[in-house]
Amino acid sequence: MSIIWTWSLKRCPGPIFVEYHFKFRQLLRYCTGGRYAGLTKKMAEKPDVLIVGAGFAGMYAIHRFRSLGLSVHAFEAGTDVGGTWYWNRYPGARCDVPSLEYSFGFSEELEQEWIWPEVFSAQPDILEYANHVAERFDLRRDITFNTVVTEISWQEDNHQWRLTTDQGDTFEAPFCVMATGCLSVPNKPDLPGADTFKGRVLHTGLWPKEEVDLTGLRVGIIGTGSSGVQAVPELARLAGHLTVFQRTPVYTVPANRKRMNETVQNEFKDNYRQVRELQQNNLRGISNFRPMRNVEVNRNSVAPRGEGPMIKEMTPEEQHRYIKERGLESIYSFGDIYFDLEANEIANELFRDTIRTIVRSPTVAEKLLPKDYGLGCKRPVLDRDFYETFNRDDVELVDLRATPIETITEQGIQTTERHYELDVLIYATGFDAMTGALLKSNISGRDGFKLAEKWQYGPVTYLGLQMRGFPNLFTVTGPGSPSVLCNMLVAIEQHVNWIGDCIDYLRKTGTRVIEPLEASEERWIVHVNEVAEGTMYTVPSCNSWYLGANIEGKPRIFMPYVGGFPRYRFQCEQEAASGYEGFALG
Ligand code: N01
Repeated sequence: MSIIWTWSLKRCPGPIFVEYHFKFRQLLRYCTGGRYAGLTKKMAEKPDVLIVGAGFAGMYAIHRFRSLGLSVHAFEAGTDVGGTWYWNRYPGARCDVPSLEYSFGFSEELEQEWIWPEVFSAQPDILEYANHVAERFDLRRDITFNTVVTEISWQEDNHQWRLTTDQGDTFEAPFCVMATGCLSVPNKPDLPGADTFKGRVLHTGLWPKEEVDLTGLRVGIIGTGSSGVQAVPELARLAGHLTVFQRTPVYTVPANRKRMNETVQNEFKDNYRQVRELQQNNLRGISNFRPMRNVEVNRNSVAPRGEGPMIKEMTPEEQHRYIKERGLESIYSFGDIYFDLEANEIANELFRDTIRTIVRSPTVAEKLLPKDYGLGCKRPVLDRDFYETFNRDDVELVDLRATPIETITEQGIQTTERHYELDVLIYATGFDAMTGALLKSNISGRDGFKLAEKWQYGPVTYLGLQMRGFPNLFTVTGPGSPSVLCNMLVAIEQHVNWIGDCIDYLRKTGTRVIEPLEASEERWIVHVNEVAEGTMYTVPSCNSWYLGANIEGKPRIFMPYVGGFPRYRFQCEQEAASGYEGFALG
């Protein structure tokens, strides 16, 4: 392993002094002239693999690749690990996958020692877990924080990827792994007058680390997706007055709020190998493991998604009773609502009927009811008192379909109907999902071919792992893989393991480069589209971020692989077993 130094001279017009600092075991560079005088960079090594991002994907990649004897280095824009859970600190942020399932399975010690306080974890608990993983496996020593990768380019002459950072430094390695996350580039709509607002502006996906005091303030929030729905009840409790600006009503169902039952947690721990096996063979990477010890059997427990009765075979009375006995969340369990539009609409109406019984004002209730798209088109949203919050006197709902925003003003928001005075404006307007972070990294492959050009009509990948023309570049949970439709930690582990094994194979066989064959990419894209067709995800009435529909000008393509995790995993395993037949090796 060699130690290399590269830097951008344009950032330092004077001489550069380099010294080794024994106390910190770091090589320090000092720029002696111009604006950048002072310390500019610490020591770097030339690793085998460069990793972009230190969320769960980047963190596991560091650990896994190290265990294969590879040297690694990761770059992270934040000041610490955690990715999504580092940035999304808004009040109410939580995971919608059970804690015991949303955890790493690669270390039995980690599984046994960690204690989850709640059935569905809150953001601070998941971030604490990420910090624990970073410490336990000593990950931070291979991460440069506070650093944004601004350009990534393939160097054909020496078969290396070159990364340039916003610090003006460049690094090279034969392999590059994009662990940049699926929901990491916040979408902030370009509303007229947005810059004129004199109050505080926040985005749920970039929430500050320090506490935000909203006491007595007039708060406005734009957006009612998963983030908005989770934030609204908490903001209502914290603020003086809350105005919710809603463009599209959402289908949201109550989240499980239980504290963790110790017996259940222990039973999971005793059966974690079985739990992991079940995850590997479940469409969404969820084991649905049901503990049996000392737990009261609930006859009305909620069946997994799509595994309950057919709604069309039930009378209206039976449908209502089903929801009443099991809770609104059981609406997702009906077996026929995902492929049959008629069944879907019956469930939609059942949902609406239920909400009408929760929200006291019939006018507000009608505004909150989705009517032009169906259940199952978007990712299910889980809430804690979302609808009940609109029964509060200090919470107001603005229907932006009826009265759109005209402009943001110095004091608030002007709609076509009236002006809303605000002290704080919160954007809960989502993300440029799945492709946003990859395109933002400004990647160019062989012959300077830009990823943005390759993807101008939508993402083209093989297995969501690699792109032709971009040798030795891998994406973790990239478009075309189950990614966001799967338990992310299960998807991440499978991808990182596959990439690690692939790099290991290349080293052992003396192969320098790998990239997909054109035919493999074409076959995979056709397949990804075929399996999405005929589902509620792609019906014309559906406009979701899965389709890129939330970003103006983004091609409308269903990006994740909906064929299920086991089927996908089988394809990946077949590739490896065949000696990477679907790839060109050189
Ligand atoms: O983003 P979204 P999100 N004017 O895109 C509105 C994960 N997640 O951050 O639908 C007015 O779903 C937009 O309206 P419309 C999870 O995978 C998980 O909430 O475009 N409104 C919509 O209401 C989730 O699916 C959790 O008409 C505008 C909202 O902003 C994903 O992240 C928690 C607008 C955006 O909703 C994204 O969720 C949080 C405009 N110009 C997030 N532009 C868990 O529970 C956008 N909107 C684990």
